[in-house]
Amino acid sequence: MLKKLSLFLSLTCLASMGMATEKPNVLIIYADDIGYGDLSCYGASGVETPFIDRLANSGIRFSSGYASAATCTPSRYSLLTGEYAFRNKSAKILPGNAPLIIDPNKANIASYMKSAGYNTALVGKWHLGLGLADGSFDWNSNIKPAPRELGFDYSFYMAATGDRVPSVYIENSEVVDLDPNDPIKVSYAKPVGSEPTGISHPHLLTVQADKQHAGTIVNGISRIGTMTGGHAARFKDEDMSDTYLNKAIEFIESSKDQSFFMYFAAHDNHVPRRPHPRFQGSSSLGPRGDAIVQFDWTVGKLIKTLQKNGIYKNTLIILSSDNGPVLFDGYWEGSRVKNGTHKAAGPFRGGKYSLWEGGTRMPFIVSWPGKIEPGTSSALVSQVDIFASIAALIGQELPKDASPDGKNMLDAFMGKDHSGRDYLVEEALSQVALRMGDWKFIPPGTVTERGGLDEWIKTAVHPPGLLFNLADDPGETTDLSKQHPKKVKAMLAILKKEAPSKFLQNKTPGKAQLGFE
Ligand code: NG6
Ligand code: CA
Repeated sequence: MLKKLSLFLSLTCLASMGMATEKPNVLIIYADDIGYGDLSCYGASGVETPFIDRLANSGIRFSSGYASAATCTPSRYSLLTGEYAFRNKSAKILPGNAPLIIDPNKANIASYMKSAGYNTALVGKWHLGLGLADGSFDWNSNIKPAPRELGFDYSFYMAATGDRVPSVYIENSEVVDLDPNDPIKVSYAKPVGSEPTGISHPHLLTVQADKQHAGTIVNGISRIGTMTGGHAARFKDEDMSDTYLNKAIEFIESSKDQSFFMYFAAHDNHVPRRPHPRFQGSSSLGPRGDAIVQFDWTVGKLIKTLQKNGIYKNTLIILSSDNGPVLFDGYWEGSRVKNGTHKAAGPFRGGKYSLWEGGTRMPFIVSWPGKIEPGTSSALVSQVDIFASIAALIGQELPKDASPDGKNMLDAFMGKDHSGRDYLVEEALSQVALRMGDWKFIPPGTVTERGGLDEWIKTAVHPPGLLFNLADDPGETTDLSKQHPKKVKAMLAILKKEAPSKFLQNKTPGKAQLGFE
């Protein structure tokens, strides 16, 4: 009796503190390089995404949901740690052989969920480094520290990106299908081994690539960096999406009796875009659109799996993307030519790599059938908030120092609060900008965008910076800094408080920022 009473009291106490005691499954579906306008529920043309549209219609579709940065590694870092990536100097686009950049001694979303009793998994693209920086790392033996050391009970992933060696999958701490007699070596500095590269054997290529992507040829595609060995382990790009999906389904089905947390990080639609043949031609946008259709279909399958197992209603799903869209990113796949009138970044300017809104404004959908009333929301939310918001939902206290920049946006995620944050910092290639209310401020510096081959479009931002009212001007065309000097001053002061000073310096991004090292 006493026990029951104290349980009742502690539950009411938690409830009165605004903390829930629920333990739904939590599934984060993270797309790669899918822009704000790339899904039909966000206005895409030339590509249909019926499964994601249905998810959006049954949950909340956000119009001001952000990735914390305009490239992959920093956005993923923020999502998993709740810390802005500019606080970690290693959080830039990483080569495939970089050491792990998340500190296993600090809490991250996976370690938190594990300690809250969840069965945790990573499936998909990692790109946050592996091993230590002391030279001890070896692809051929126990890979560690790795996702497992960060709290993922199960992990099936590739080290970096599809266009970076090593082109293999890793399951927990081992390369999958590795033949010990054919050990893997990887190098980004000097070439390793003597296998054909895009430079030495261009006739073997099934798609032409720029010189940055002219390293070792795997599956007819030259990659960034060189590798040797691991032939039996090498992946086939066309099967990647199905491979990840099948691992995710196995994981969901294996944790039927326990709440699960899965970070499902799809590779679509990062380059090289090689969707499975059954999706080739499924859009009018060429491989880029076909990869979006493949992603949508995958989301549909994940949902079907939850439904089949009777756990869909008890699963909170957050779907978003790591950075804005890019049409040409190193391979001549025809994505620019076939793009037609499709606006991959929706009404926004710029895309991947850029500080314009298109770099970080993302599709952002939160669904929890039965708990969330469907609708749309203009609340200002960021992926850096996911960790703290989920912690508020589960109710287990966050460890001290965890999620230093993330805010509890649970009410916004649940569709109850339509304001969200007061402001958030956007990062692109080691520069920052501020979104506050309807305003966006870009301090003096350079805004960089990807053009075509060897083409980077650079826009100089002169003092006092650029100020836009996004409500009237989502395309960031009309600078209002002269009309609102006080706002400029106030927003600059916030940026100076939030971000390290070197992110506010007027400098052009170098090789390190662009992931060329
Ligand atoms: C860049 C690559 C690009 C892509 C990107 C990482 C060049 C010219 N560009 O360095 O192709 O791999 O890194 O993309 O090499 S991300 O989505 O993982 O951030
Ligand atoms: Ca990306």
